[in-house]
Amino acid sequence: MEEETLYATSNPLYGGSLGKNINCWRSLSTCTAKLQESSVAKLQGIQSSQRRLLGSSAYELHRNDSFSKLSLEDIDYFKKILGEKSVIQDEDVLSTANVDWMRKYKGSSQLLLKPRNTNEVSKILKYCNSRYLAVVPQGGNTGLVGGSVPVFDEVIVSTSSMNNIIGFDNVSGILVCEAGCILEKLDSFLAEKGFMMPLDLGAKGSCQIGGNVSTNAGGLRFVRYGSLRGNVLGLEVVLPNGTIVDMLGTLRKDNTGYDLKQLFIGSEGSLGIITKVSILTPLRLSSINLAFLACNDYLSCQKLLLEAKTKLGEVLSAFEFLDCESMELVLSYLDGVRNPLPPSNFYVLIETTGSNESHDKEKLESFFLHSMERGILSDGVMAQDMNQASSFWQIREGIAEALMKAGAVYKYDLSLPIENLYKIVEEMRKRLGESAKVLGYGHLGDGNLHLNISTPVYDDTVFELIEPFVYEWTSKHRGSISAEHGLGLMKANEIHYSKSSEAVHLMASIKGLFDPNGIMNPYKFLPRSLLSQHKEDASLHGPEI
Ligand code: FAD
Ligand code: 2HG
Ligand code: ZN
Repeated sequence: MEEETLYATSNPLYGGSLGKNINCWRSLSTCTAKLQESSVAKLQGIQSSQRRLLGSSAYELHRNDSFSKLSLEDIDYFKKILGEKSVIQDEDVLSTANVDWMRKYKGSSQLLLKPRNTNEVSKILKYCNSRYLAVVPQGGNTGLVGGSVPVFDEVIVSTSSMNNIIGFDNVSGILVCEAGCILEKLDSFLAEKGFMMPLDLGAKGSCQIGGNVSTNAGGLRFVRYGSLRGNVLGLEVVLPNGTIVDMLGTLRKDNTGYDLKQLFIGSEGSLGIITKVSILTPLRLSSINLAFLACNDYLSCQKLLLEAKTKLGEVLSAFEFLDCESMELVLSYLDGVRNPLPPSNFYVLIETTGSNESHDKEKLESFFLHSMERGILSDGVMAQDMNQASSFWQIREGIAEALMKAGAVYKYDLSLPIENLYKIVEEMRKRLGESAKVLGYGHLGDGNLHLNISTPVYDDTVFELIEPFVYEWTSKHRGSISAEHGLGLMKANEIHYSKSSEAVHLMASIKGLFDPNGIMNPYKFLPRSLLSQHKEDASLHGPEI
């Protein structure tokens, strides 16, 4: 197959027949300028360096030329091992798989593979590794840091056809399933058995358990059920050289050797592909209550959190907050959403989950009254039924969607000590003035702020006021630049704000050990300088496994 056929796209905005990897997310005029620039570059024969526009600012990213380009023989090989149907070159399917959920990051892969089992994944990776073909693992493609889509022409390996439940033990609550199972479907399966998934997030209808584990997703019930690092009991993974590593234990206690599965939890597809997951699931308790509350200021939100921990203790299952800017945006952009309370500066959602309806209600009501008396709460309402509860959740879970509809968004997912958590929102508002809307919301019970900055279109002047300020501020206040979304492409070069140089170098060595050719999700997760370095500098990585 000729290269031109492989890379041609029908949408002129994305390069058309002029170029291979032109990625335009700004105005048409900017894109046209880039296209002209590119065609000149092409005429001059300069194609190894591509200018990518990552929604906010122009980054000069270079395709790593040690990666091969896809050939006809490669496609034939994949068809031979997977069958025609699992080797996808259809432009419509590819254009969806090349773009992330926010429509901010875009690659130009010409091939999507959909293996149906671990052996097929193994054959794919073994071949890609031997051919130096770069790979991006893709689950539900709901990631928010540009990790799940190609940067250039990486082969997309989707786990969506690997969606079988392998087993469930209804005494221990241990579920074993394939990586492509959709989170919500797993939860529905468990509901019939009286159990539930220990994590819940707004993207549950699309995200897959393999993606959840690969990002170590947090979500709305983290405050109660904790991290996937604790709930995942075992994994099966395929290494870049095709080796299948069976770590699919189903034991709660196992102190034999290094806990290697932990390396894969949160590794964002940088070390291999997760193919199976074994996870501990909690009982689905019958008594669920949800309160939608209002606070006048952030200090009251903090006091309310302490009060909730004290008074609701073991039944507390979610403590989420949003500010009035977040509420306004949801009301403006999502149909059928209504604020159940009069306007306030802050709103808090508190969910309790227990086994005794009257006991739990009593606890919530006493918490509610006490907080009102102390002036911590200014108002509040309890959901009267499931419909009302889901309408309350829709406000909180709908913010990401409302932001997407509002135009451009600069998204930061910060862990911060609770007392300082909202200060960054206020400082950012001062910095940006009228040029942007600054929203603060998130998982307050876990010290996780979602700082989002919304502008009608991406604007470099705004971007330069945000970064690196936001990272420096977070680092100075002993926070983390990623609480739950991960690093992906967006923050690969920023990891040093949260990890020491020694730790980052050790990570690069681990990457080199598992993936000496660097084919797994390149350009992401770790600083690009170290990723290219580890190929050249043998001392940074050990022998191939
Ligand atoms: P993808 O987006 O497909 O991939 C994510 C990363 O994992 C990529 O780097 C990819 O290469 C890698 N990957 C995927 N599958 C595998 C695999 N099998 N093996 C190896 N690597 C793999 N996140 C939270 O933490 N908490 C939230 O509350 C939350 N809410 C969200 C709400 C909305 C509306 C949206 C759109 C996103 C939200 N997210 C949240 C982010 C996202 O949903 C999570 O990161 C989720 O875990 C990603 O799962 P996925 O299957 O979509 O993975
Ligand atoms: C959430 O908690 C998600 O709603 C998305 O993690 C956060 O949009 C965001 O910044
Ligand atoms: Zn979140």
